[in-house]
Amino acid sequence: MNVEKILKQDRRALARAITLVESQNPEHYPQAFALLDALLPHAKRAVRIGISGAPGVGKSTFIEVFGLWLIAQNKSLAVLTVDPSSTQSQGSVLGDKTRMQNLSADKRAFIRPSPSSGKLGGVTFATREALLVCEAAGFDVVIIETVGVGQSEITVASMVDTFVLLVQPGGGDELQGAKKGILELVDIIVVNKADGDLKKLANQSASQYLRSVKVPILKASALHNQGIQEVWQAIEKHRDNLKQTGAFPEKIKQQNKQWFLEALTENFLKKLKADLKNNAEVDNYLSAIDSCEISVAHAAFLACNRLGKIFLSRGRERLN
Ligand SMILES: Nc1nc2c(ncn2[C@@H]2O[C@H](COP(=O)(O)OP(=O)(O)OP(=O)(O)O)[C@@H](O)[C@H]2O)c(=O)[nH]1
Ligand SMILES: [Mg+2]
Repeated sequence: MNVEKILKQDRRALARAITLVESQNPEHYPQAFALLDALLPHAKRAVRIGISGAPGVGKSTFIEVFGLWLIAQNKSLAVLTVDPSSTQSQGSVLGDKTRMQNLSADKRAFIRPSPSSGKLGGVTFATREALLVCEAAGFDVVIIETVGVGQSEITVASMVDTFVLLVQPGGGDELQGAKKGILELVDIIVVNKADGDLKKLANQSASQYLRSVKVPILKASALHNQGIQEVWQAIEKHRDNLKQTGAFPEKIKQQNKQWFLEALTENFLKKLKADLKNNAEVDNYLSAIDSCEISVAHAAFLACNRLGKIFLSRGRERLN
């Protein structure tokens, strides 16, 4: 892997680097870890923005005009789009790239669709590694786009500075329906499509939201390129506030902790699953279950305690 090229934001090198760090193939791990460690000293925290919203709310359209506006302000930009449907269709991400045609044609923007690895909501835990690659490359702003489906929003919120939710005019029910936990993660709400026939409805929705949530509510039209600068200003204000109150370092610390614990759990599970395949102990429990000597719940509880100890002692041997 050519670190120099990555640092120079070479598109091909970036794409290859992200593919490597996202790889689930253990044979790629040594190379991927070496790359991440080599990039780490170069990584400077970008302005990290999460953008979420229901399908069709206008995320891609918004990110395109927002991205072009940022570029006009002399800021370089990386967009990591996470498309949950890409595991099935393998190609829908291309549709998104064409939707962000002007942005992807611009040399100062790098757009990277990430496969979702079949996780609900599509955010792989490797999205954070992709983010690290982008930060080492020195992008000023990194946007992570995700479709609003619960878990993915929580994961994206846990890696960005500012989490922006796009909603439709008249989407009050949508907001009410949104799980309370997710609303708590939202820093800014943008009522998109505030144009034409929908303008009045957008105004109504915005004032309705103002009464029910505490975060800034903005109106925008991605299609007509309106209200875009205001969104950036709200993001800057949110970040300034994080910095002034001293909450920013704490946020980063918490995010690192969550990242590490998730990655650790993921590693454990992978190892465990491999260990449980063709395991004689497991087979013993299974025959006891088949002959109705023990309930599945009870067997799983006992097996967990017993196998846990065995695996741990084996792990210790390996370490020594
Ligand atoms: N009137 C109006 N239409 C918009 C606006 N923004 C997006 N649209 C339209 O809404 C539709 C969906 O836009 P996308 O940008 O693809 O929405 P998305 O949220 O990325 O959708 P998914 O990727 O499918 O989740 C398209 O037909 C857009 O032209 C807007 O500000 N005003
Ligand atoms: Mg989209």
